[in-house]
Amino acid sequence: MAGRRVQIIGVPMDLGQSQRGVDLGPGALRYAGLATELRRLGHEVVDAGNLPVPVRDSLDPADPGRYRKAIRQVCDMLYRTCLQARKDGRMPVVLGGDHSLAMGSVAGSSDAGRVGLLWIDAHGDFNTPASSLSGNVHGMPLAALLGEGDPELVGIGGSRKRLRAEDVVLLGVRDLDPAERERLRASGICALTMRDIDERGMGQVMCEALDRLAGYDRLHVSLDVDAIDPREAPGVGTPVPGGLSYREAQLVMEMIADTGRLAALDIVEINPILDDRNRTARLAVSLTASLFGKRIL
Ligand code: NNH
Ligand code: MN
Ligand code: MN
Ligand code: MN
Repeated sequence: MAGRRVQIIGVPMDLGQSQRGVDLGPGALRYAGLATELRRLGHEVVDAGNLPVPVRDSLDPADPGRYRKAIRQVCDMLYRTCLQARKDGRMPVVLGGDHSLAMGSVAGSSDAGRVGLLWIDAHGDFNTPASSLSGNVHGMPLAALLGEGDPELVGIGGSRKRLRAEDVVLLGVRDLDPAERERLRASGICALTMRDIDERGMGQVMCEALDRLAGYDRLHVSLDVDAIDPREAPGVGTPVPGGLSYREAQLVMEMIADTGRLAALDIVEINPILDDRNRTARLAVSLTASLFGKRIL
């Protein structure tokens, strides 16, 4: 997949969750050499800088809507930015920020026609305000993209339902809230959990994931870095033990790269304040290199 044109879009948004610091993710990924690495692989990279995101401290901390209005505005802006990138012939690579931004980026991908979504995450992000225990919007974006939950979030980028259950594969799941779990089971979404990976191995599980998405010319990869085991990726706000190993995560990326159908990427939930000398961002850059065609041999 040499010679892609890529547009980096930073979204320093920490409004969707409680742990502070995830707004520093775009800088951490840039300092870890994301653009340099992509250029080394032969891609043309434009960095569009960061979207203007309200600083959390400038908003009302008692907001009963949990910053939903502001998140909506940022996601609408990201949606338009991703559309424009594609018009310019560029693949959006969106640097978070928390995972609520995917409501904008995936909406942008789905506007250009059918898209298969691979959601790599320890969590389901399939809560609605009614099912969520925390109220945090970063636990809700996948539900919103399927048309469920707060109308403010469902309506991002226009009011139509973005995705169907069959367009989505979840990978790396190991932590669901009780009501979220029931919702996910009822949804018909293909969720490949850590147990599936333990039992059948990552190579086999990725074959299954890509089989499910075989009918899509374009794949949107939404990488929540907390999918990876916290021993490898400590710089995340909601670490969950028992995640993807370094090699399992690389294999995921290598196998997606082999399809040649990558259309957009989100890299979200890196929290540099909790990290160990930017190690998590460096891992994310290395995974991105594999996704963009870096091969061992
Ligand atoms: N399920 C929890 C919630 O909704 C945690 C979500 N945290 C994430 N999601 N990092 O990817 O609050
Ligand atoms: Mn997530
Ligand atoms: Mn997560
Ligand atoms: Mn919860």
